[in-house]
Amino acid sequence: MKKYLAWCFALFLLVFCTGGCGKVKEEVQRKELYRAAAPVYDEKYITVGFIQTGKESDWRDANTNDYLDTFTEDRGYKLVYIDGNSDSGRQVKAAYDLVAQNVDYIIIDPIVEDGWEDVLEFAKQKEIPVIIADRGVSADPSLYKCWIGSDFKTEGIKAAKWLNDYLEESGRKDEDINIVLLEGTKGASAAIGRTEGLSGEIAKHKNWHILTSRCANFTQGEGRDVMEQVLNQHKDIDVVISENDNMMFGAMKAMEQAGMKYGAGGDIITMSFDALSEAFHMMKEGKLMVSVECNPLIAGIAEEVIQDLEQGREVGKIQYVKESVFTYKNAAQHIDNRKY
Ligand code: GZL
Repeated sequence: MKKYLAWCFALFLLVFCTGGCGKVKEEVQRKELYRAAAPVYDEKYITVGFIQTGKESDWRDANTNDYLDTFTEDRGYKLVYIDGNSDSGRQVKAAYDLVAQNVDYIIIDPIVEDGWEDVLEFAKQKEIPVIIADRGVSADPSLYKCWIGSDFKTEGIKAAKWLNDYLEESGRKDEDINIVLLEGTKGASAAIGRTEGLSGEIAKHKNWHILTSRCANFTQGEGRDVMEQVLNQHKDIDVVISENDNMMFGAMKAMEQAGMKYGAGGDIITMSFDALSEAFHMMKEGKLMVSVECNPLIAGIAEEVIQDLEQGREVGKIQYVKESVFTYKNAAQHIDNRKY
């Protein structure tokens, strides 16, 4: 409450002074007037603004539900949830709005890395701590308290190492291997990191060839559409690597439609990322051969960071979530205890 009264007084001064000490920039006035309209949040709650990417995948739904289950009123929080609707410009505007609403903390899951510098500067100027979660931003790290998420490059390396081991075990170490890569959203740190990790390992094998890499924006529908196009252009595919499970599920539909035999015992090796519960069912059936886990349960770490900041404690700048690799050989022993 005290912050709100201080801002009202500041706004009064701003408006009062505007007449005598020259023109205040329109932009500053707009932002300050935003604040005057800011809702008054009940001091007994910690108000957390959370800007989500959208609803592009099942992973995203699990990630969103984790925030909704964590930042509840009976746990002492008022959550202001904003769906970015897969539109980065909408996300940035929402961040300005949350600063203007004078929330206590802002958590951002950025669709893409770029375009965040100005609004993070604004949040810092207004002393509202920002936590970046899941995907990253290219902005100066001094503009946010910490980043929590997965090591996407390592995820890509883990996938390529599994492929290497599998081919060795199958006696195909020196065979020419043709790879199709379905990439996530262009500019998204999850796609950037996985592609970097995969490409670096693939380049170490002169007999591994990327036939084509196509963006399918992490969605099942685009995964199917893109794979249909690829199958029309390429018949000599040995491996399909999808940068998330949902695009792989769509690609599987396209391969089935084309009469291709994929998965364990088939002609096409299938590899993806996220390790959703649906992926475990696919691995148990042998349709999916490996899924590199990307843990969506991030809200609990974000809450710990907020509690540390509330107590005036320092927080680590980079906080990785724990994750593993699951395959068609070990899926059955894990499937019953998956949380998402
Ligand atoms: C990764 C996350 C990615 C998932 C996709 O942390 O950003 O976005 O891998 C999701 O399923 O859409």
